[in-house]
Amino acid sequence: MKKLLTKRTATVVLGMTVSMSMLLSGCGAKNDGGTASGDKAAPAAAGKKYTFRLADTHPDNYPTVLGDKKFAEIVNQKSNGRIKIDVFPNSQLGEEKAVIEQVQLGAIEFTRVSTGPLAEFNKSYGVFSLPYIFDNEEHEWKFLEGDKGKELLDSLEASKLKGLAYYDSGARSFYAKKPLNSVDDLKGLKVRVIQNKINIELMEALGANASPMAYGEVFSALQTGVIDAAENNFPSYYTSNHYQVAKNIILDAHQRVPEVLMISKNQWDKLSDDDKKIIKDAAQESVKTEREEWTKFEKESEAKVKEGGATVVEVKDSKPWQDKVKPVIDKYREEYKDIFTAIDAARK
Ligand code: GTR
Repeated sequence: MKKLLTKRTATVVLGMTVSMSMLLSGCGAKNDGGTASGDKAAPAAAGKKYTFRLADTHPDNYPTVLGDKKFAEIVNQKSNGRIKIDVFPNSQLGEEKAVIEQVQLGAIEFTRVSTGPLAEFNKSYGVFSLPYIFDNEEHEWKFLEGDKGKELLDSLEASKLKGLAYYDSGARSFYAKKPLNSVDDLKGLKVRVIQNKINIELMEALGANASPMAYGEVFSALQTGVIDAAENNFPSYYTSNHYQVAKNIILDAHQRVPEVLMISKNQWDKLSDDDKKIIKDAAQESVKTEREEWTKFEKESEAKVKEGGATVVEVKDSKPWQDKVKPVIDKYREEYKDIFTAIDAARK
């Protein structure tokens, strides 16, 4: 375990050094020359050559990283090898919040991040941190693929980002060092949350204390007892090894927080229309791979954490959980009125 931590820390430091030097030299995308682009009729092979970077916090075999790689592969095919996207997994280019800032600047061109940290960059994205707004996966995806979901992707432009596609991330549940059998067991616990305002309010409603921190810091914070609990989906609970230091998970499924694949608006604006189409289409096509891998890995990681000694408690009745967090939803009902209307419509 120690080894894993050291490796992760090392890759983060290395990634930060790489990003810093890229920033200092003012070089984001490598433009490898080639013929001029921008001619709408030009075949894909005739545009500029690029080498881009895509940052992801998860390890190599994780569903989102497999989606990223599929995306890179399709872009490469469609552009006849002209556009190369190198995927950097494992937070090699930094933790999510820092990566989003780099993408805003154009120092990193692409990233796949959770919509959780995006809430601090674009207010509308806070809606995904509200609890129990989607009934299940089908409901969530009907909304994401509908007009409002697409509009939300486009709204990232105001934050110097360009949303390309959503990826699946299942549902998040709480896990702690001590046994969790009901919503009342969260009272007084220090719980790590993704850094955003709504998550903090959510913990207050549950009688817990929010500890916002970067994903890469959670393992040691749990191990050393700086925090008592955290929350995530099965794949993250497993691959981050949190299940080894917080062995009790209760499947309350309080949030469904989708992932987003995006490009720096700065870089997007420099692309020819043909290249924009290649990138947008490839991102959409890669969703199928990510979702298939997600379905498989969600089951696999549940089995792995159980094998590894985690106790998994089912929630038979969500009502006490939903009642407790209702004030948080009520507070934001007006602000997210349009989005809620679309979420309700997607239920039918
Ligand atoms: C995961 C998500 C990551 C990261 C992480 C976290 O589910 O895929 O991108 O946001 O949660 O809790 O920080």
